[in-house]
Amino acid sequence: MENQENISVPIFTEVDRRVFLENIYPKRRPAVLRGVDLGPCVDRWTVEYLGEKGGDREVKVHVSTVAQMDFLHKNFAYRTLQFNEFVKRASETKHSDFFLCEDESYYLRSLGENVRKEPADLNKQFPDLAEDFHVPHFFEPDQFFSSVFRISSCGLQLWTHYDVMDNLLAQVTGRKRVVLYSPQDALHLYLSGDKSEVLDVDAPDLKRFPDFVKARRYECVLEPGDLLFIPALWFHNTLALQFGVGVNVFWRHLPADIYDKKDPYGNKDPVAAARALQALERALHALDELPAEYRDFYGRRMVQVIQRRTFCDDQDSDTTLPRSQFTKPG
Ligand SMILES: O=C(O)CCC(=O)C(=O)O
Repeated sequence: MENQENISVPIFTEVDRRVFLENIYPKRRPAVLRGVDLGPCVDRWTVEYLGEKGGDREVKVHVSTVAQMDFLHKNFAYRTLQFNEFVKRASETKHSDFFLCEDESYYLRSLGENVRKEPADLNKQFPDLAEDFHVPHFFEPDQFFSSVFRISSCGLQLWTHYDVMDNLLAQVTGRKRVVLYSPQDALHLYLSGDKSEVLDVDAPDLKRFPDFVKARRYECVLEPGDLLFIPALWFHNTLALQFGVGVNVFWRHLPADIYDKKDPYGNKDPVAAARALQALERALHALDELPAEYRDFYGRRMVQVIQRRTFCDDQDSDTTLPRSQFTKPG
C-alpha cells in the first residue's frame, strides 16, 4: 500500500519489573518483551495437554468462514463447544465435525463466569491451566482487571480495536502478527465506537477510507513466549500466523473509580469520557435547529475549541493522572 511504512515495535530483552516501570511503561508506547518467564505453559501447552487440563467446560467461540472477522457487520457466528473439542478443531484446518463449512476457523476470547458482570479470570475458569501461566509481576496486584484466553485458528484476523486498560498480551504458543496504531491517529481509522471500519489493514479500500494512509502503522511478529505491552487506547489488529494460544492480562492504568463498573470486557470508555460523548451528541442535536451553513460554521468552531482544549501532541506527556489533577484550573 502506498505511503504506509511499517514502524517496528521495539523488542526489549532482559526486562524485569524495574526495567519495565522505568524504561518502558512511562513511554506509553507498545513494546515486545522477549524472554520474560511465563512459566511452564510455554513448553506444556500442546493441543493434547490443553484438552486434557481444560476439560469439557463449555466455551462460546467465534466461528468464521473468512479470514478477516468483522464485528461491525458480524460476518462470523457464535457457537458453543466443549473446550477440548474447540482446541482440537482450532488446531486443524479441515474438520470432520463443523458448523458452517469444513475449513471454518475458530477463535476463543474467554469470558467470566457471569458473562455480563464478571471479567474473565484464567484462575477461575481454567484453574489447572492457570497454574502453568506465570503472570509477570510488573503491575501492582490491585491493578489487575482480567486474564483472557486468546486461542485462534491459523490465518484468522481480529478487527482493529482499542481497549481502555493497559494490556500485557502473552503469546504462549504459535506466531502472531500484530499491527498497531497510536490513539493520536484515531481520526484516520474511521471509527465506529471502539472499532475501526477498515477491515483490511494490508489492502484498505482507499476510495472509502482515503485518510487511512495517514495512520502510522506499527507492526511486530510475536514469537512463542513473547509478551506485547499494549498501552490503553492503542489500536491493535491481530493475525494468527499459526494456530496459537495467548493470554492477555488487562491492568488498570487509572484509579479504579474512573472506569465503568459494568464493563466485563475492559473496553467501555471511562465514565467521564462516556459523559463527554453523550454531551457532544446533545450539542450536535442542538445545532440541528440551525440551517446547514450555520451548523457548518459552529461545527468548525467547536472542533477548534476541542482541539485547543484537549489535543496533546507531546507523546511523552504524563498520562498517568487525569488532566484535572495536573493542570491548573482556569
Ligand atoms: O491476540 C489476540 O488474538 C487479540 C488480542 C487482543 O485483542 C487483546 O489482547 O486485547
